[in-house]
Amino acid sequence: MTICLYGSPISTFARKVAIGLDLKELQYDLVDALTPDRREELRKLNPRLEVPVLTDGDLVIVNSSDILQYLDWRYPEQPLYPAKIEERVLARTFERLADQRLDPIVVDCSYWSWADRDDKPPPGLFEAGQRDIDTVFDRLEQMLGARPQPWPFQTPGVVECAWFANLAALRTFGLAIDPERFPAVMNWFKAMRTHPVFVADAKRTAAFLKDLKHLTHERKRLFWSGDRLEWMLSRGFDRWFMAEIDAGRATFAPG
Ligand SMILES: N[C@@H](CCC(=O)N[C@@H](CS)C(=O)NCC(=O)O)C(=O)O
Repeated sequence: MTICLYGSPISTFARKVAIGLDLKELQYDLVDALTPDRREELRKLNPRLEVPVLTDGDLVIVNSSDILQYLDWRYPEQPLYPAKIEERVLARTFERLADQRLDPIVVDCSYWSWADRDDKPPPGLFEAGQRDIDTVFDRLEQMLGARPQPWPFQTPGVVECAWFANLAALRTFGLAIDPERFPAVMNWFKAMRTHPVFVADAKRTAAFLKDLKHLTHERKRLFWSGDRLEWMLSRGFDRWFMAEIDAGRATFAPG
């Protein structure tokens, strides 16, 4: 059976799944499904027009956490989740912290790096982003400090899949990790940066983003959903966001 990942190098959640497939050493085809020519194909697989989507023969699996879970059910070799149930519950907590708290901040702040816009970010956006990221890292530092080092669950798995893309993107997008305040986070991130699977992901992404002009991806009308929207609205940038809608620069999932 052929596995195909409908992803995109510009999607943190698609990179999360690609890293999972690579850690499990599974063979798969990789399709960039966020280009205009793939839009109708993607719509058939996921009416929300979001990546990642994984197809495995006739099966279609949507949503990064569901996909990683599926991969362990279907291909139990080189598991991404820990064996003990208590550990799995904790690994999911680490995963959610990345998916729901870190990702929205990094992605919302990234729009002034890669999107096609010539305005400045709303005043205070990056300060709010860095402050909230530091709160996330306070929690992560504490969680990592109580676990084996450098891999909190002995080997890289779902937790590293969830954290790597956003940790690696921070600096490029004008955000930072304070190494003195968060030594366990830094130590863990360093271990990822020397692991071949994560090195390969970083290389793929860097090569892709080298020349933004060649991209056919939508870079004017930005796609908003879930936690990314919540972070923007809840941090006082609601008026900025309404102006984005009025200017036709915001788009939402159709289905
Ligand atoms: N909860 C979903 C979130 C997926 C998601 O937000 N995907 C974004 C890219 S990271 C997307 O496809 N956006 C559509 C677009 O940018 O056109 C998951 O974990 O897979």
